[in-house]
Amino acid sequence: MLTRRRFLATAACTMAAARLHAQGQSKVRVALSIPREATGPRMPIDFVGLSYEVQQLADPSFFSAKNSSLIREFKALSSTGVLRLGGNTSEFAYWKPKPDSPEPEHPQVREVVGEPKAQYYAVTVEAVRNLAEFLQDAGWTCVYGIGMGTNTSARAAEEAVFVAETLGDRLQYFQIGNEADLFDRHLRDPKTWSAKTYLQEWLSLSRAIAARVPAAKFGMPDVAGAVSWLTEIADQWPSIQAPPRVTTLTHHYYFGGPATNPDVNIPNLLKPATMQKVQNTASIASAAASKMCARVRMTEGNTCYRGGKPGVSDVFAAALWSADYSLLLASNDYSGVNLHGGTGKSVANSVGGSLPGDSLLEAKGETPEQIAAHPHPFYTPIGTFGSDYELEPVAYGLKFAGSFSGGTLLKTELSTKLQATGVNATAYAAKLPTGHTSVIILNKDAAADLEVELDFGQDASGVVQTETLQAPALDSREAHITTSTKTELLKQGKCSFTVPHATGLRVTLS
Ligand code: BDP
Repeated sequence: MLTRRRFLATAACTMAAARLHAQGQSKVRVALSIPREATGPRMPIDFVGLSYEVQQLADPSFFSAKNSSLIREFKALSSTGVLRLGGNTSEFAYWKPKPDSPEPEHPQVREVVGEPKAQYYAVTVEAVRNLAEFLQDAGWTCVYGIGMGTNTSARAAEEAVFVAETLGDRLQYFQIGNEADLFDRHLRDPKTWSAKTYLQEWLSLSRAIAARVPAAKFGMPDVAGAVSWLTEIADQWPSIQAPPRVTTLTHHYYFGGPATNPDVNIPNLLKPATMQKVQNTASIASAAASKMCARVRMTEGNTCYRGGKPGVSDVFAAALWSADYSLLLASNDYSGVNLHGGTGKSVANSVGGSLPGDSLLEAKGETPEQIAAHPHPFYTPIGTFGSDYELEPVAYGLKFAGSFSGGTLLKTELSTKLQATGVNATAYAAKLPTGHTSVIILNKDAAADLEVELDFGQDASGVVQTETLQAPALDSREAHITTSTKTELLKQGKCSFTVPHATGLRVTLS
C-alpha cells in the first residue's frame, strides 16, 4: 500500500533520480581477491542495536508487550539486537519505587541553550516490568542507563536492584551517566571536571550498585566525543582496588550537526575522509579497550546531532553511511553499534525542546503536512507515525551490515583497492556462522558504477547469491534490501557483478 507518507517520499525521489541521471555516469572495472582465512574480529550476533532516551520510559506503554507494531520493527531490524537506554534525558530521571514515593529533591543545574532543560520525570516499576516483556517478545537485550548528573548512589542502587531482578538475562549491563565529558556545560563545575573526577564519581555509584547487585556488569564512560577519556581510564584502571566489572568501553558518535550546519550534507557524509576520521577514533578506542580486556561499543550515534537533518538523515545516503560505518567499526573489533532515535518528543526534550531540522523545513516553505511526513527525529532508525512505526533508510543500512553478525571478518585490503580506482566505494568480507563467505560492496559514489570481479581462489566452487541495498537515489526517502532469486555458479573461482552508483551489494558464496 502506498501510504501518504510514502507517496510524498516517492515523488521527491523520482525527481532526485532524474537529476542524478542527468549528471551522467561512468563505469569502472576492478578485480578483488577474497582471502580464504577469516583472521579478523568476530562480529557478535548482537552487534545491531538501537539507542533511545530514558525519557521514553515515562510512557510505560511504549516499551511494552502491547506495542506489537514496534516489536515487529525491532524484529525486522534484528532478531537479537541490543536496546540501549540513555541520552541527555537520562540525567533527569528519578527512580520511583512505589506509586506514592515522593519526588526527591534535585540539585541546582545551569540552563544552557541546546542542552536539555532540567525537566524531571519518574521511572516506575511498571515501566521496567513492561520493558522486560517488550525485550522478551522482541528477542532483544538491554544496556540500561542510570542517571549520574542529578542522581544519588542510594537511588542508583535501588533502581539497579529492581532492574536486574526484573530484566534478568535481558540485561547486558548498566551504564551510568550519558556523555559525562560534556557535564562541564551544565551539570558540573568546569574548573574541576575531568576524566579523573568523573572516574571517582563513577566508582562511587558503580560500587554502590555492585554492593547490592554483585553480578552487575558495566559499560562506561559513554562519552560524547572525548575518546581520550577511554585511554585515560584504561591507564588508571590497574591502580583501582577491586574495580566493578566493566565489560565494555563505550562512546558516542555523530557525523556532524546541527541541522543548520551547511557542512552536514550528503557528499560530506559519504566522502572517504569521514570514514578515515571514524577509523582514527576507533583505533584509539579499541586500543584502550584491549588494555582493560574489554570491547568497545558505539552506544549512541547517528548522522547529525540535535535530532538529525531532513534530506541527509532521513534519506538513502544515511543507509549507505550506516552500513559502511557499522562494518568499519566491526572491523575494529567493536561489539556493536546503537543508532539513536525514538519519538520526536523524547529527542526534542533531550536537546532543549525543539528540533532544529523543523525550523529548516519551515524556512524552506514545507507545509505542516509535508513536515509531518518526515520521521521525527529526522535520524530515527524507526519512525513513529501515529500509532504505527516504520524502518527508516538509516536502519536498512544497519540491517544490511548486520547480516555479517555472528561471522568472523576477513582481513582484507578491499576498500583500499576500491578507493585506488577513484570510485567512492568500500568493501568488507566475512566468514558467516554457516561457513559461507560473504562480501559486501558499498558503492557510495553519486555517479560511477563499478564492474567488480570477485576472485574467491582457483579451487573455490559453489553458487553465489546476491542481496542489494538500494533506492532510486541518494536523497530518496526510502531504502530496500532485495534478495535476487537468481543464483550463479562460480567459474574458476570467479564471478562478476555490476554495483551501480549509490548501491550496496552483498554476494554470498555457498
Ligand atoms: C546526544 C544526546 C542525545 C541527543 C543527541 C542529539 O546524548 O540525548 O538526542 O545528542 O543531539 O549528545 O540528537
